[in-house]
Amino acid sequence: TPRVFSGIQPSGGLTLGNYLGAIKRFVDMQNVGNFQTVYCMVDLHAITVWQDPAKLRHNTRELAAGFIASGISPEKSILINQSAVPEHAQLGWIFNCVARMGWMGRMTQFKDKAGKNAENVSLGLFGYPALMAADIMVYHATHVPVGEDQKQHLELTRDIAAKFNHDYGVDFFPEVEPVIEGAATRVMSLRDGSKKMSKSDPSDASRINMTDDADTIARKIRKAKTDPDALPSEIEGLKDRPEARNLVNIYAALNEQTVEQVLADVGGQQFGTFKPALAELAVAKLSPISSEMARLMADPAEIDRLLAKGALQAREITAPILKKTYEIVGMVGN
Ligand code: AQP
Repeated sequence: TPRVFSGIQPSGGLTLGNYLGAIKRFVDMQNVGNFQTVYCMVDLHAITVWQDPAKLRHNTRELAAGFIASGISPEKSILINQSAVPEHAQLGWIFNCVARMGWMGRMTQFKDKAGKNAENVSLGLFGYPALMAADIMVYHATHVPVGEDQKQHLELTRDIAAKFNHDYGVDFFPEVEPVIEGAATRVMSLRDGSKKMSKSDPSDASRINMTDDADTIARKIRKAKTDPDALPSEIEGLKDRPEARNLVNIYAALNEQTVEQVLADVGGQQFGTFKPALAELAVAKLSPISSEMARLMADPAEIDRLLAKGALQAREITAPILKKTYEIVGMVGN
């Protein structure tokens, strides 16, 4: 069975971008039934920028609750926290020795996050995509559902796997495919249609958090930046209207429709009509998830128990792959 792997950083609360671009797709791939699915809270990635330990613990459990409340079943999928499966970091080290500095320096996410301060960011932030490659390859996963922003990191994953195979003369690590599908592969900020919706944006009004209550969701959508024109009935009419396009994409993804289908229904409407309909839809889809998250968070010990069980299942896959990697590289005594 082909294997799917993907992860999300517990670096803050979940956003609608993470939900539509990633988690909802994870659930779909779990439920089609032709994959073994492994989903991960990537805490080792989160600490590439400073995380308060108490918040990291809280965010990791809350993310696990978000996965489960969204439909990831610990019976159907392997659900883990990255640090609990040590083979991720162990293969990560080997991949640090395979990846080239020049490759890493070209990663646009690194350039964005480091900004002008590249001398002062952690070494981990620079090396993070090599650990991400290891996260995937330590399962020999071939399919990775992600948002648009991760495409470059997946190309790097292919390069690292191919260089390992080439350097050691083996055909050991498989080629990986990014799975970037659906109407919301890049959900934009509600305040600025040229910026990605992000957990770490200083403006809370820029994003919908999965834990926002109904009034907050409605208010953020009402205040979302838009242009004064009515909605078009054809997709071409969204060209050069990033904010309008973003709201329509969100509607389509939440309602499991294509953008064309949505426009056929709402074309001609003003935002004064469309925004309340979008808010109602968002509340209807998200509030069952947030109340289930709150229920799960009332029993953190149960979440920890599920993660410990997931780690045991995961290590049945990762331990033999790491052992074989060590043999290929020439390490003894393992
Ligand atoms: N705005 C988005 N639209 C669609 N997909 C998105 N993803 C993130 N933002 C959007 C997808 O969510 C998955 C997990 O992302 P991550 O937590 O590893 O980190 P990120 O991409 O850096 O997300 P954030 O929210 O922007 O976090 P911070 O602010 O901490 O950097 C990935 O599949 C990503 O594509």
